[in-house]
Amino acid sequence: MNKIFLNLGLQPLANRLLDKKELKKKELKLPLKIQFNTKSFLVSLKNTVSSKEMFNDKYPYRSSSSKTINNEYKKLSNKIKKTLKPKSVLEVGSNDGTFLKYFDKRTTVGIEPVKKHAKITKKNGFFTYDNFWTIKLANQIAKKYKKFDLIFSANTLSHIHDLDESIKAIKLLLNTNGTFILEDPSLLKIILNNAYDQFYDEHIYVFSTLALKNILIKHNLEIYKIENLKTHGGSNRYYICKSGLKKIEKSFFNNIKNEKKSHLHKIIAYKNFSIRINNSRKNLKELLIKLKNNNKKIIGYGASAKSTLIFNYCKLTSSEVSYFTDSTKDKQNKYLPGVKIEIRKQPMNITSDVDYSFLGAWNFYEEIKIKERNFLKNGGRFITHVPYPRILK
Ligand code: DWN
Repeated sequence: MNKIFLNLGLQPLANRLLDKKELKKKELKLPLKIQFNTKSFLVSLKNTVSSKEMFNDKYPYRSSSSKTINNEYKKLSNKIKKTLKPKSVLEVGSNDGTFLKYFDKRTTVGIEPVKKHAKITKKNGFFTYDNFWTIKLANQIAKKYKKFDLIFSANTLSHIHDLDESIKAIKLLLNTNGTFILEDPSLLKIILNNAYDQFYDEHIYVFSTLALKNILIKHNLEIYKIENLKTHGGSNRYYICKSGLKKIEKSFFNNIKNEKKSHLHKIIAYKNFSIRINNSRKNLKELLIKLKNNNKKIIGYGASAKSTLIFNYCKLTSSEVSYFTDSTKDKQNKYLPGVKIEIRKQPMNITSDVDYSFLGAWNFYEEIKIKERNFLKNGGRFITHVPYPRILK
């Protein structure tokens, strides 16, 4: 049974940035309610929009847009080559090739429905299918290639409506001894960090180990190892194989234990989260309004999908945050959906007229604070809402 525990209001598509000429047009919006399934423990969106609405050539997110992610994938690819030694690799959701590029072009295949992103990996010599991930596509690939030793998918399966079909399609192309690596935001971290901004149209599912285990069992697959990552504010990297193939490592049991300790298998954990999120909204709004009343200039740093969610949920506008800056070319000179705040090109450094910078990309704070050390040295300060709204010292 699905129980709704959080209502994030009417939300625009988080990455459907607006051109100047679209500012007066009506935007597509969906009532964003988050639900918990009391049987499978799966957390998902109550309402969704079609994949085509979300992932088309207007989709601006590039996985290569931060040093942190680039470094992480470089490290991971080296580790995979040493330990799993795959002879063939398939990536579901290859974006602009940030992970793919470390593997052999002759034996690596990408899947990326955003055509302009797929074009990049194609240009770099990787065979890329610019289609959505379905059984039909997997069958088509099976005719051309043998099965794959490694299937990798980061921040993608959570974005696809039919989870069972996605997993069936993965299984169809996975070698008997193959490994499927799945990476997605950790529900436990989201709950502990009050990071409600991970719930938006694209994140149809937010996985816990508890839920994923229940889903995979139906497909005769199991998790044998988990790495807890810092990326995207806390993600899990699940190593998955056909059931009974490998010894289940301690990390799996530890994750289950930690999730149960935080009651992720009970509705009460989610109800309490919802109360904290309501307070978080109130406190963030109060903090920004107070600073504004003291004539402080506040901007947003990183026009992430998460920023769209926060600003629409908290009803924050350019009265509080003058504009956003972002390093992604496709986001510049556009406007944040719903609240219509301008997104400017990110200058080398935050300009000296800015007093506070709201961290839209709070998950990259370690990287950002090094880049913006002069801003901090000159008295500028960052603001975040995780785990609670505050000015960072
Ligand atoms: O799952 C998803 C994740 C992986 O990426 C997608 N649904 C969409 C996207 O979510 P997001 O937009 O919240 O992701 P990021 O990576 O947290 O976005 C950070 C934004 O900040 C990017 O637009 C790049 C920008 N940025 C910047 O302007 N200056 C980032 C850094 C590190 C910087 O120095």
